[in-house]
Amino acid sequence: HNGNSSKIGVLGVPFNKGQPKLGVAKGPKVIRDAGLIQKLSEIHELVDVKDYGDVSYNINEVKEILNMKEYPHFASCNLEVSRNVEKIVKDGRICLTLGGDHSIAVGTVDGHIKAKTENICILWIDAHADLNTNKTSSSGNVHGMPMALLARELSDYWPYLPGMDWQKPVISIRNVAYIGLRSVDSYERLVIDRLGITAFGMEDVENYGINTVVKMALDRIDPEGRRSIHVSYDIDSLDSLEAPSTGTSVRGGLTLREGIHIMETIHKTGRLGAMDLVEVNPSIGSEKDVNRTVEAAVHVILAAFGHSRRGLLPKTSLPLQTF
Ligand code: NNH
Ligand code: MN
Ligand code: MN
Ligand code: MN
Repeated sequence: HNGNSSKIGVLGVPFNKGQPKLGVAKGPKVIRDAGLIQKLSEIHELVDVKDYGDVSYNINEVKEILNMKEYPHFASCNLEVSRNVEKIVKDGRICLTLGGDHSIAVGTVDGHIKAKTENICILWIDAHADLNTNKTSSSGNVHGMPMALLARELSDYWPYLPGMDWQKPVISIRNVAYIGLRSVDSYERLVIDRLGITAFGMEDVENYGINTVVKMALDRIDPEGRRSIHVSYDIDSLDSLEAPSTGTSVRGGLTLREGIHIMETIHKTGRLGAMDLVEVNPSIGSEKDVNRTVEAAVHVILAAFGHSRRGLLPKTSLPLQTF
């Protein structure tokens, strides 16, 4: 383990205004209620986990932006998210943010960038590319736009965004990779092709296998192995059978095994700096669906922080004849 890989800070962001389905605000609660904090602390004896609670914000009365629904809430909440993530990372912890919808990743990435003085890369695990601008989005839902807000190469495609001056689109799209894509809008496809964005869709998982896909992704976004890794994990990257309780599930996705494997690989780098787990919506589906989705989220998170499917040896060595 590297020095800080066992210090974790958990932050909840019960935000649902980046898309229309209200239940996603209960994501942090259901994930915590599944025993997340306890389970994290049981991964191994060196894990030190601190729960920073949920983000709350006061709404700044900024002007509405065309085709960005609930823009003032989005801008106000993300400022608080950024401040909290920056503080947690500066406290020397890997920041685990529980969403909430995916629009909160604007704040988590911004906070991570500010704490690590820009030296980060992003793995965006998602069925969707979240690369729309307010001009290309057909839904107006801001959770389909965070990656376009974060990328330096796309900054000229946005109007002036009041109340977002704190946000720095300093990440280069060359340091971003997607895994799991299978529902990409046509203008998103155009941007991916024009900018040569590293994007592994489900067909690449088929062709190469998940182990090779993660290695190739890391090699592209952090060739020297020196950056702090930000994983933005949308639960809808998993197949709808694995994670039914999410707002826009898409069939033909990652198995839970593949989803866990990604995070085991990231853990082994020792360079995970922050992780978002977003879009769990306990108001969608049956109780069984919700439990299944929350369990999947917990498995993926535990893998990120070093849980081993091989099991651990006992802490104290008993005489062998005991067995
Ligand atoms: N691309 C669509 C949009 O912009 C859907 C985005 N939905 C997501 N993204 N769940 O992860 O509205
Ligand atoms: Mn997403
Ligand atoms: Mn998605
Ligand atoms: Mn570990």
